[in-house]
Amino acid sequence: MIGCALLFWFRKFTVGRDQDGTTVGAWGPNEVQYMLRTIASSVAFGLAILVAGDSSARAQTADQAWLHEPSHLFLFGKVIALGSSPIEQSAVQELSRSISHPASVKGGASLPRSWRESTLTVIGTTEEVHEAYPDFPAPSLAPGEYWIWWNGSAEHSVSVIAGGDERGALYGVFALRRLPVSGESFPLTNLQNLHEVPLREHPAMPIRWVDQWDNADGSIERGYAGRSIFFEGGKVRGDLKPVSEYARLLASVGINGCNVNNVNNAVQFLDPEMIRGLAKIADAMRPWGVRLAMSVDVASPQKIGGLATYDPLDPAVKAWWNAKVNDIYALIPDFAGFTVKADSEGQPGPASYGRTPADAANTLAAALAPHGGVVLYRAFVYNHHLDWNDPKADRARAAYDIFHPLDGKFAPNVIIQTKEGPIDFQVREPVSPLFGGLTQTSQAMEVQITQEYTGQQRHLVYLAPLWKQALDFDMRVAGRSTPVKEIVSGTSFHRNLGGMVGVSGVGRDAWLGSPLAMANLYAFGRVAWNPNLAPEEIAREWTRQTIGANEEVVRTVVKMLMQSWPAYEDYTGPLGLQTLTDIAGSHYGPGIEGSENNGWGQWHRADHEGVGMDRSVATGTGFAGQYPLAVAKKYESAATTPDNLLLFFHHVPYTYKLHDGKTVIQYLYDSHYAGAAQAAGFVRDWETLKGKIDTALYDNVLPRLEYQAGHAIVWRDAVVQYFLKLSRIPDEQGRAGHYPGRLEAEDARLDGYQIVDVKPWEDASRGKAVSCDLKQPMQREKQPSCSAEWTYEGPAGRFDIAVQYFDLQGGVAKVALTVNGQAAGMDATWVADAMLPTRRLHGDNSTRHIVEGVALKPGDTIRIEGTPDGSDPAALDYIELIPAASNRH
Ligand code: GCW
Repeated sequence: MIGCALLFWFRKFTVGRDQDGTTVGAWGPNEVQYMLRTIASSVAFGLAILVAGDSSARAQTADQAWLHEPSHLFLFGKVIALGSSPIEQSAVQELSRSISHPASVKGGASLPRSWRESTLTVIGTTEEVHEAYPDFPAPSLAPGEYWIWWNGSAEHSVSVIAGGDERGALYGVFALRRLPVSGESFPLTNLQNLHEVPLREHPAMPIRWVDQWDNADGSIERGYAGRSIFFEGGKVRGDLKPVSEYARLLASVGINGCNVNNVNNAVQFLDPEMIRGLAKIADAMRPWGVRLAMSVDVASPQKIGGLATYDPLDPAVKAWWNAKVNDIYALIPDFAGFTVKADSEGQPGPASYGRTPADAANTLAAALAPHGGVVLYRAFVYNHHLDWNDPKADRARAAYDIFHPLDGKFAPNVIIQTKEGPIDFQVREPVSPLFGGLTQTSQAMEVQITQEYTGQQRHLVYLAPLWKQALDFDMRVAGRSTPVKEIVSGTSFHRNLGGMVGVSGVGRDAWLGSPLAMANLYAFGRVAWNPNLAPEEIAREWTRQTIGANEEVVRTVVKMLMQSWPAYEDYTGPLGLQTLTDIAGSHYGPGIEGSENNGWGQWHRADHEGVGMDRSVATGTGFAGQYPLAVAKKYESAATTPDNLLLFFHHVPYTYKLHDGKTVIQYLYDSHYAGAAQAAGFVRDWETLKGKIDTALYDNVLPRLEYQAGHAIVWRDAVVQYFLKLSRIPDEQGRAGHYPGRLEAEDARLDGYQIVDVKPWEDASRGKAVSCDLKQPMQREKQPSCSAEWTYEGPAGRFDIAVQYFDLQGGVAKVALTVNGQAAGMDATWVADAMLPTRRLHGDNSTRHIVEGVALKPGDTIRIEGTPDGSDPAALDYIELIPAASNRH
């Protein structure tokens, strides 16, 4: 929208000159034409396609994400900072990047020198602007807020980028960078000019942090993009360049804090040597206005401090924390604060001394307060040894049960950080009721950017719509409108702290590993800055800056992004079942049984008659009653619970009818087929972009989407066959349990292959696979491979042959498909070298390879030869013959 303002701004500028009818200063008609040409091509018709490139291969820079060189900022002429802070220097550097490269703009070489000389842009805080230009109407601004104003004439103009603080000025520069790509919808009424209508925006909430779950050894908990950019071998890394690039990326979307280490395994981060290292990280991020925070282990006074206790109320413990915090501030004067996970999943906590989270949080808060630091105390506290047989046990209740009674007892610099749902980053959950249960406490919403339960970056899942529905949810506290976004931003209950925290998990592999996953990092910052932005608009902004500004490209990518979360929900866990994955394992592939009969409490309680967890007050766990009245009432009854949360709140028979009359079981079948079909559609969508976007990016993303389409089928079949077996109710459309064209490996003539049971059974077709487990070296020498053979008995035709196999870590097995002894096509031999989770056969690593256009006639011998390698036994589930025409894109 601001793009139009710029266009107008420029138009006014040139129109003013036209009115003179003469050449003004060093400006001649050629320059005018040049500028108009440039503006026309870069703003009105969109920028030439800007492309991400193959970010995985090069050094790690912010440009590989969305920060490409913008091509319009030369309009700002010479850029100076009014103050001397490093943040203002970054702002100058950021704006100057493109100004110093006018040649990168088409025709830019002819940019008149005088333009630069007569045009000045000043960057500073509002106070600095007042001092330098007492006549300029710079308003007083809030922290982080920016104000962009233009003054002058063609010969002499000054643009002002003022901030409520240095960060605000920097955010103003990044807002300008977004201009040409945030095009269309600047309201007409605002189309005056920046002189009369300056650009002005402030962040909705003060806490806009990312959390990294990086370990000192360089691994990242729930990270899917390589090793840590911060740590390696127990120390802070020597090369912190990626850290400053990361901070630049974060600043560009308004993020102002980064908690660098895992909430688990935090104790060694308080070691003096480590604190010195952390100070270097803080130095690297400071110029971008990103403050460093760290996770701490509340047992540190005992574990590393030599005290006999870590009781938060013990004076020696308090003194220990005070001294430790002083040490930190001596090296990191703008240290942001601590994040705490305590009494949760094995982490020590105040409960060991009969103390409350408030006791622990306040001890830390007291140490931090004199320095301006805060405590982000996580509400993710629950008992992970729940009794599955107890119908009243419910993990979802824990946060509210523990924290609601403590409302009002937390120090002012404590913020309760609550995951957006009451369980754990599932594909769909209701909003945590705790947001409505703390009216006298500052709160932050924690979301995951790293896709732990949502496809681990191997699946395209754009998460902004998920966050947005949580933020928009009206909690109706005390019967009035209290959307969660207003609660966490502090406005509903007049808190001066609060915000959003995104668990980001970036690593050394192109930040998030997958190029399209970067939309989530971008969107997190934008949503935290302004939770009223529409996810679709954010997707459009990101796509234009990252992939290309061509309308068709933008439309296609935005469509894919917007469809991706609903599709993933459809093929993993619809109707509020949550992600039906093995919750005690990798949290990746299907594992429906794995979600039951354990202490972790992510249960769906499916039996022969029905499915879902009764969380009503009347007959269930009572969780629904934790919401304010109006919401509690809605969730209490199945009839008024939205379908997409039905099974989260209620246990219903499979034949229960949803609002549109469809039965629950039929919906389960239908949604899984629809979701998998949608995933296949993403491949076709992407294929339409061939030749329209950067080739390396195209080639990088295509196999990821093909993999996703195959894995969506693994999901579909696992969930569908599980519920078919349990409910014994057939699919009205006859798909469940019937797989036309599928030839099971266990039915083949096997040579060397052994039939094995896959666990859980639902992860393989009919629960069985064949494995070429040639353990002994002698045996391998004699027989290096195994084979499975089928005789084709259908009508002659052309088929795409999908080979469903298990690609295990620990070896690169080979697979070959032949027909009558001949290779079945160009890509009929391949290697199983994907890095999929876990080392045993199941849905995490079941994957497919499609050999296209194979001619078959009755009597042909189809043969798979699998050559195991290391601990990968070249295991095979089935092959499927898909008539080529029906599978053509
Ligand atoms: O979702 C779970 C993850 C854990 C994580 C925990 C938490 C850092 O599986 O890996 O631990 O949540 O949020 O504390």
